[in-house]
Amino acid sequence: MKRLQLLGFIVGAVVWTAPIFSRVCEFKLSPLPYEYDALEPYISKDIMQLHYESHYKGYLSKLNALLKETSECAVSVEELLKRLDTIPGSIRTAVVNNAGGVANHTLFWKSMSPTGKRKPGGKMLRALKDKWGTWEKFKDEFTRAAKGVFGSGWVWVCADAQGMLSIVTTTNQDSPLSQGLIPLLNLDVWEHAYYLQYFSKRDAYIDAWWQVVDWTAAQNLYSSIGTKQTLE
Ligand code: MN3
Repeated sequence: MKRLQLLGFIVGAVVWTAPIFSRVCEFKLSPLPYEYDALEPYISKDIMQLHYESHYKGYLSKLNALLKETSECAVSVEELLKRLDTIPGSIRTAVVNNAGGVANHTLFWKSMSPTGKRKPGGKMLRALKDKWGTWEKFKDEFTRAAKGVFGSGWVWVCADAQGMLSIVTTTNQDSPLSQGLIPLLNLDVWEHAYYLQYFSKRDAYIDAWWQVVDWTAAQNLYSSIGTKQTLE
């Protein structure tokens, strides 16, 4: 075999096999990037432990059981949520709930930290100001949306493929990925996220959450819009 032919063969083999090898049929836990008590006094150790150990791990083990049952594999949990129409109808709702539960919490852990960037800067801050006028107006709008979610759900800052920002609310574990949006930052307003500490006072939890928000991951995701990384 000539060298050029050999090279063609190797490249062809890599291109052909790459999608198979990069698909995963059992997903792993994303570690919590800080200790359970790191967000105190704003979010208690008990809440973080219960949220991570029970709720988040529960979604992951149910998702993995579903994938095993149906031999469904994916490049990422996020990729599953982007192509729900290809998931068998018999398990689609369970995938929405459990893949959503995994992806939503994975972003939520990164949307907070004990010593994070409490306000974005650079390109992202400019985009927020373009859309909402001022940082304070954005914050008010996001807070109002979070307080207004009826029942269990989430509030998000998302971008579209052009980088246009929006505040989005979803119910249950639905993900904006399934609407073609790019999630950048989120806040969990399910009762399990605050009840142990704040009881029925969701407003107090949301106000406290602003003390532990971290925009680092959101800014990184925003910077990668339009690059290959977001084009899965
Ligand atoms: Mn939760």
